[in-house]
Amino acid sequence: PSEERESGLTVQEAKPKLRRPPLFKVLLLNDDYTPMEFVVQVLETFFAMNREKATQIMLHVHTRGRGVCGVYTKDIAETKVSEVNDFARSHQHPLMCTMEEA
Ligand code: NFA
Repeated sequence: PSEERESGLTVQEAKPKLRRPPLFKVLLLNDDYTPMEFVVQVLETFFAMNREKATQIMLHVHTRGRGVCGVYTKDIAETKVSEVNDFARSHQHPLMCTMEEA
């Protein structure tokens, strides 16, 4: 922008170019084996949803095949995907979490 000086002259300063980072959707995929209650627990634990919202998203994934859990910058999305997949595997469930650019 510009700054008005005492001299009456205006100094033109560089306008900072602010660029929004690319965003990524984190998705859950349906499968035939992961218990519904486990999926609700995942959505509450890793995506800070209340039980009502978590149940709504779980049922969407169950009926539509996939669903968005949240939208994040790349690093945060990658961390969510790893945490959810590690958690599911540690409980021997096949639940799959993936990401794609929003
Ligand atoms: N389809 C799973 C079942 O019937 C539940 C589920 C929902 C799994 C959402 C994965 C994602 N037990």
